[in-house]
Amino acid sequence: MFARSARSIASMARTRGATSTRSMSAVAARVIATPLYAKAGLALATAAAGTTIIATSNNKAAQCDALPVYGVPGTNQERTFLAVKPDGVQRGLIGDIIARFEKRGYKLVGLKMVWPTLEMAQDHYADLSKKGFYGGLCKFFSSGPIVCMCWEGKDIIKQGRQMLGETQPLASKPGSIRGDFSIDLGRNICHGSDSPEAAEHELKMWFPEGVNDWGKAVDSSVYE
Ligand code: RTP
Ligand code: MG
Repeated sequence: MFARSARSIASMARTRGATSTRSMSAVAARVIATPLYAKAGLALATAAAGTTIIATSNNKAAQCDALPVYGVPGTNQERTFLAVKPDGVQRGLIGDIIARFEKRGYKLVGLKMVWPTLEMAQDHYADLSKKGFYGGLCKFFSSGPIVCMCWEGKDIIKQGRQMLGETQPLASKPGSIRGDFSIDLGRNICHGSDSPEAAEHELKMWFPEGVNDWGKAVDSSVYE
């Protein structure tokens, strides 16, 4: 997913019109002086401690993250890009997929619904552009909204792929998301970054606005 340079979703979304990208959640637990910044209509401020604060006066949302959007690979703050594809959204599986990762103990730090343009789909799957199925794959990926997620935690890139299951649902074990919820290769309902390099590329591409570094109270019960 990183053969081409990342393209700003925000700029591509603008070409589709304002209704094509809708934020499902942009609430940060670590809100630092947000009301003040929001009242002032300040779009971007960097706090003295180095924490980046993005606030908009339109929706009063704030996002706080001192880390790069792709986190710190190899640590408990490793991050990956997971998506519910258009078929998963249609089938009402958003909640089931999110629940798997929440229940495992992973932390959701970014979440939004985006209806990708064909161009966005082509960029996302650029590494498969020589494959015969590329055209159909991109057409399908842009056929409806997807749910974009950034998940954080120990070994999340590899564990995320294992939790999704095999690319081919028929080869996926029961207990995996694809093994439990899908049958056909082209309708395997979810996507996950396949390497740290892919995670970095995809998170920069799908979350140019950044994500939320919030403190999870139960982490001491998840990590020893
Ligand atoms: P994804 O990127 O969507 O998470 O899937 P993946 O890594 O498991 O598999 P990848 O090789 O990246 O392929 C992307 C998606 O293309 C469809 N596909 N069709 N017709 C075919 O031979 C074929 N091979 C792959 C699948 O929907 C796959 O998820
Ligand atoms: Mg892939």
